[in-house]
Amino acid sequence: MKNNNLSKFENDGFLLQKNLFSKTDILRFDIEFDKILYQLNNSNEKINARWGSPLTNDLEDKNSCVIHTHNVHCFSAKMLEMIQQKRFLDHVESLIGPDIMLHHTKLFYKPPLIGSAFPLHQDWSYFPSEKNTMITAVIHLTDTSSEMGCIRLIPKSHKFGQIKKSNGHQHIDQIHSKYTLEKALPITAKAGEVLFFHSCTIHGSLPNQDLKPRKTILIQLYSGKDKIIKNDHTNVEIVLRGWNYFATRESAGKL
Ligand SMILES: O=C(O)CCC(=O)C(=O)O
Repeated sequence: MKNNNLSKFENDGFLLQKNLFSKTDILRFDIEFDKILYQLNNSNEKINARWGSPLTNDLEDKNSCVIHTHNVHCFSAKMLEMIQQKRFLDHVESLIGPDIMLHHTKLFYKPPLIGSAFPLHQDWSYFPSEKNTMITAVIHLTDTSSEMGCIRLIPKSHKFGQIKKSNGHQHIDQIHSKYTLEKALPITAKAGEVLFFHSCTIHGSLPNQDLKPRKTILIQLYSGKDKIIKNDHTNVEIVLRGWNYFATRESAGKL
């Protein structure tokens, strides 16, 4: 029999979960987040990952900004602990089964007043897999309101499956003629809450127009029984629980 989490997730294409992390955990992760941000700000690298999509031109300032890095565990051991926490992984297991692969993590800092928008899109084309088991977990490190540019999504839109050219860089009738960011469901969250959504769930976010920053960590996870279709997106291939059925000497050696 399917567990309740899975039934709801399969029906709606998303789930907002409380109580996976303690308040103390979230405070510790927030400190690590700020340390990473400080290091990025002092790196002289290009750290503004604003998409600047034609689909959000009218919604955001040309100088909008979202600070980003992949793979927070490459900066901080506490961030690696975060992804390995039992309660978190138990929940992931209820959605994708006992073999849990980490594809990558992302840090997003949407600064006050100028935080960028993300156009409505599906994620699957950035890291396609044969069985399409990829999910995103968004760990909110700040309370996140609508004004702060929370994630917005279209419930049940994962049922459309993989829509071609749905990566958010161009107008697609099936998405942008039917739905708008403004009317999509805003997922407001308290610090510590985790939003899970399917890689075919249509989602995006409006700019941060609040005086407070929005801080999130995104975690991409897939089943160890699924095979990633080769592309050049970072994939750390860490087995967080269970087994990776597609690991080979070559795949393990190239990491
Ligand atoms: O953080 C956001 O507001 C959206 C991020 C997103 O859609 C993505 O990384 O695919």
